[in-house]
Formats: sequence, structure tokens, C-alpha cells
Amino acid sequence: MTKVIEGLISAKGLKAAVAVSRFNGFITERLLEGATDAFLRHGGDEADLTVVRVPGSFELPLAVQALAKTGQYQAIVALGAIIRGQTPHFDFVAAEATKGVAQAGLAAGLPVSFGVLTCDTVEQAVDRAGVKAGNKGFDAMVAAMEMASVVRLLAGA
Ligand code: INI
Repeated sequence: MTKVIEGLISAKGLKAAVAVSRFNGFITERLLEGATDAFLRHGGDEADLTVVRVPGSFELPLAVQALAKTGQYQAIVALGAIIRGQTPHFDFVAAEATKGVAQAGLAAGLPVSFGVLTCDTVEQAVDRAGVKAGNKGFDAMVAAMEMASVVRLLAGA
């Protein structure tokens, strides 16, 4: 018989943190609403959710690392919106945010999900922040909850 380990998507008793970029705040605040909605709708307690605001997506990795170091959270979500402009800045910020957030999660052994939009246009970002293509903040929180459960199951807890 195959042994299958699958996490539950629940925020009951879960302590979670969200690091959110203020850059492109008109998008990232919608992502934050989505992430908060996912947490509360899955049984999370408002008092168990911490939000940290940082200047831009480039700063997300350090915030995630610092949150992980506190030892207080079982799941962390990074939210940002990187929108392509006329310069290569987009590529540098996107690369550092992606790599840095992933590394911070792996180093801490914590579920860290990546709710950072990397879009060519503002319209694409709007669509992914609660208009046509769902809300990627909501999706990122769901992924973090599932992974917190998977990590708990694998640890035998
Ligand atoms: N930060 C973003 O989150 N999104 C962007 O689209 C963006 N662009 O395009 O410049 C951006 N830049 C700021 C960057 O994240 C840092 O905050 C800044 O470089 C200071 O370190």
C-alpha cells in the first residue's frame, strides 16, 4: 500500500506572518487582503497573524529571514508586485526577491510562500490581485498553510 502524505489547508491554531512590500501598494494591499481573507476563512485567529511592511520586494528576503528567526511563526508569506519598466531594474529586483525569499525559507526550514507578482504590465498585476485571475495573495496563504501541515506531518507531529 502506497503511503501518501498530504497536508490539510487549515489555519486553526496556526501562527503566520506576512511580509508585504509598500512599492506598488495599490496592488500589494489587495494581495494582503487576499492573504488575510484566506487565513481567516480557514479558521485562523486575527491575533495570530502578523503583518510586516517593507519598502520594496528587494527587501522581502531580509524581512522573511528576521521573521523566521523569531521562532514564533509556522508559516510566512511574502507579498510584492514587480512590474516591468523601461530599465533592467525589474530583472534585478525579481531575481533577488525570488532567490532571497526561497533561501530564507529553506535556511529556516519553514514554509515560506512566494506571493510576489512579476508582471509586464499594470493590467496583468491588477488581474492577479483580485480581478480576472484570482488573488495571488490568497493563493500564497493557502500554499503556506498546506506546507505548514506537510512539515508538521513529516516531522511526525
Ligand atoms: N520594488 C517592487 O516591489 N516592485 C517594483 O516593480 C520595483 N521597481 O520596479 O523598481 C521595486 N523597486 C524597489 C526595490 O524593491 C527596493 O525597494 C529599492 O531598490 C531599495 O532597495
